[in-house]
Amino acid sequence: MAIPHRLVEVRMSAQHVMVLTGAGVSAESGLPTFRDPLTGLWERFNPQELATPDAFRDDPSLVWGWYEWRRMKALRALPNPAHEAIRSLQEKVRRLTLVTQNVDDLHERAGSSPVHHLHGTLAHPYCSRCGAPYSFPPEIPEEPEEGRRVAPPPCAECAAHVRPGVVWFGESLPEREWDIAERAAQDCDVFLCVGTSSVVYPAASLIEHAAANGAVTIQVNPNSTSWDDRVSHDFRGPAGVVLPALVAGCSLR
Ligand code: BV8
Ligand code: ZN
Repeated sequence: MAIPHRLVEVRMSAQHVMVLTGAGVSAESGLPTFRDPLTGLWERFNPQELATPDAFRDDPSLVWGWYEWRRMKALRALPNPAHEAIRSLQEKVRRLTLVTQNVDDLHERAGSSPVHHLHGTLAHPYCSRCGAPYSFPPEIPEEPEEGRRVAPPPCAECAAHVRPGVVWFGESLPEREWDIAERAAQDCDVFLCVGTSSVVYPAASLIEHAAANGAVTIQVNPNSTSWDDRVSHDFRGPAGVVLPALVAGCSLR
């Protein structure tokens, strides 16, 4: 795809590159983003309303079914060139901190490590009452059809509902991951923001910290966000196309 506008050389001589990804980095792997209209039977639900403790309390099977559907899609998805490019960037720069809002494991499967998940992951559910961790059975179950309720498994310790290991709206972020992200945003000299609408806080405040600390800020997104006119470099295009070109370190003019 011809990238529609002049791109600039990204300083790969940076001391510390921070990368923040959102659902858009997994879009080319076939995973639905959070704010694109939900497809199929899920379209009558607003993810914002499903990703809350109240929704799970009121209808645990609906919410568990949604996460199981997403987990099955993530298990069947493959990392795309954007994930690969971020991994290879890590090998090119002195220091890279990768922070994601995503709950899939595509960065890990592309070979990135460590990956700091601000909003938890699909892989580590736990008991909604006693917190006991729950392990999924090894075999990959049938993909539940969209919109189907699936009863959450009972906790082996206390029989309460097991819940997804993600951070819902109104819940705090994992302290250690947030602390790492905040420090990196204060310290980095390049902040690369990929595939996020930058509307969910506190994750969306990270680019503000980076800009305030004088970092070169770069956005990669096929659509507009509120950061278009505020970032140092705004690349309008899919991450799977733009990132490999950027990371190749070439001057894209
Ligand atoms: C907190 C769960 C405080 C897992 C998610 C009232 C009470 C409490 C808090 C609040 C409140 N009101 C507001 C808040 C703050 C709230 C918030 O920010 N709300 C927003 C909506 C205004 N935040 C919270 O509640 C956070 N907690 O503040 O706690 C607190 C403090 C102390 C004590 C108690 C509480 C918790 C936030 C986490 C919420 N959980 N997910 C899951 O189900 O996934 S957030 C959800 O949005 C997703 O996880 C997602 O990661 C995140 C951000 O979305 P994006 O990743 O940006 O995805 P989106 O679809 O929006 O955009 C995709 C982008 O990709 C688009 O721009 C698109 O153009 C682009 N794209 C598409 N294709 C491509 C592409 N880009 C590149 N290439 C492509 N090919
Ligand atoms: Zn329990």
